[in-house]
Amino acid sequence: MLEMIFEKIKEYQTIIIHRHMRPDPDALGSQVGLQRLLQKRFPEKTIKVTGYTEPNLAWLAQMDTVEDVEYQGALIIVTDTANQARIDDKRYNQGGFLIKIDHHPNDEVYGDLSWVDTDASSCSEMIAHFALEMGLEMDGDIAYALYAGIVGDTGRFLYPATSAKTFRIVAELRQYNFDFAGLSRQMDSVDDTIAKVIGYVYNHLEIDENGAARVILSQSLLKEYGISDADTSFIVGVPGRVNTVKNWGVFVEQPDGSYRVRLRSKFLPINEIAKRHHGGGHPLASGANSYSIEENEEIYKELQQVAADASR
Ligand SMILES: [Mn+2]
Repeated sequence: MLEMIFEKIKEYQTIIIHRHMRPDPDALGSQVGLQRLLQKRFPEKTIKVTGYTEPNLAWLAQMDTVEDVEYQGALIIVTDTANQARIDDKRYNQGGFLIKIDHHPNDEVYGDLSWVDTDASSCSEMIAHFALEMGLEMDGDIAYALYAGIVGDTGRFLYPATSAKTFRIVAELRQYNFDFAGLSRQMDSVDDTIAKVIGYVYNHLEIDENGAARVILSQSLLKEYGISDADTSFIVGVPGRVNTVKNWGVFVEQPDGSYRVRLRSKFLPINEIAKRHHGGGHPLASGANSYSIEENEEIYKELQQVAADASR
């Protein structure tokens, strides 16, 4: 599979790399990490990245301007994106050939070629593996992007998807010259408004007797603290630091009154809950959407059931 992908890369003069909407460090790290690897190996090719530039992550990646005409006959690679609906920049299907590279459960197969490794901690780990296997030369900027992606998706090597292979790859990346301490500090930092919301989350977390937890962030609260929905990604892991919590939901009210529900679990899968409520994702880290207070309650009840099963 890696060879087939590499052959396609060699074949095309223009390569445009996409990733998912509301990007996280892994989406951006895998996207620009792959871009920089290919630019270094193929300086004569045009290799661009596209999508919304997330201001919170501008320190990690800047997107390029891609004209419609550039899609003609181009190779399109989508990283870190399980389904087409979540691909940022809808022009992804206007190229000559489409490749999916991802580590989420392969619920939706798309692309002319797809490489999905659900054992990988992150898509950035897959890109680093690809580079090592194909003998692509790296440098500090490439290692920086891929390391950021791996740290992001593993919660700095906290989550169970962190494998021996993850550490072998990280050891390779660490050899290159980049601001390792600065990056680690950057990824561990929150700004002062987020810190206050984290305080709110600890203060208002509801935890049942089996360790199912929830917190609701209303629109008025987001406005009061001056944060956006995207900012709430920084607080999704917070409830997991409480030792009695087994699984949890962070319910973020949207301007239209619906809720984006971020679901997490320490042990038992919760992605089936996400699938039942207009979402999906990894077994222990999923996202759902709820369209009423009643549905919020249903989701929490289902989380409680999972926590009860884990307690038996
Ligand atoms: Mn990822």
